[in-house]
Amino acid sequence: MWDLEISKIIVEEFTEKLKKSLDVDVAIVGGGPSALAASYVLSKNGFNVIIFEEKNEPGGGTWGGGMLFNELVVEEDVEWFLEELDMKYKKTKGFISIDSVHFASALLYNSTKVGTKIFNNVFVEDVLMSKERINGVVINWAPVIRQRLHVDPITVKAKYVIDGTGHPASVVNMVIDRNLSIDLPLGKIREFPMNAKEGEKFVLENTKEILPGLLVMGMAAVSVGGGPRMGPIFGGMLKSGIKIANIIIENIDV
Ligand code: 48F
Repeated sequence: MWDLEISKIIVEEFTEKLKKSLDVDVAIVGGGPSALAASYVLSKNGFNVIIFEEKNEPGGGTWGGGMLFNELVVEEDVEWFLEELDMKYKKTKGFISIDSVHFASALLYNSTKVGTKIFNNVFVEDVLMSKERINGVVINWAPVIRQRLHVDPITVKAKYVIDGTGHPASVVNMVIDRNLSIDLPLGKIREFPMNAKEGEKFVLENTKEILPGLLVMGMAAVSVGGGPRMGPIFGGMLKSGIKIANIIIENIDV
């Protein structure tokens, strides 16, 4: 009976995938452009990488371009990365313009093709931590959280956790909310007004490990560092993801 076989395949294959994802090298929270760039580089280098994305569609702020004009802009110095991912784009006025749906799909396709496992509809609600370091995340189904169901989460162990949650820097905020006496090198998490040029520089400078085992990238790094937002220019997000991947590659063996 086809119907039963289909159900069995889905349940068995998903269970297998989840089991392999309970103890990983890198857990990325949020599936935006920085996460997809980081996961692509890490997976390509042999790391076991998972992304948890609370929405049905990973891709974060990429799909809608600027104000739903589904075109976005990157700087020319990331052309090599677009080429590596086999994207189609146009050079114009000293920038590169790309169809945002194509950009999002190419990032998703290439990241998953090299081995990243993306769990969509999964919300990261907490971190696992020992005295010394952050060593995993606590997850639940996003609809469970949205419906406020009283259902306990499960845990995932990771050598590194990356906050790729964008503007809210949710993971860093979870650590702060725990109110533990850990020494976070932070002020108040906030963003300053739009300034594309400064923002693109700032995101890269603030992409780093902020606690042992916890790294920030993308807009989360801007919020944590306290810098300007930059709107629909995405080169900095790609570079931030690539930078964080290289920090991890230099630090651990797989
Ligand atoms: O915001 P987002 O696209 O992250 P990013 O990589 O890129 C920022 C740009 O899109 C844009 C910009 C660039 O010029 O200004 O804003 O920094 O994607 C973040 C993703 O994280 C998910 C959220 O749904 C979004 O898709 N997310 C946030 N909190 C959680 C989460 C959570 N606790 N658990 C799972 N997913």
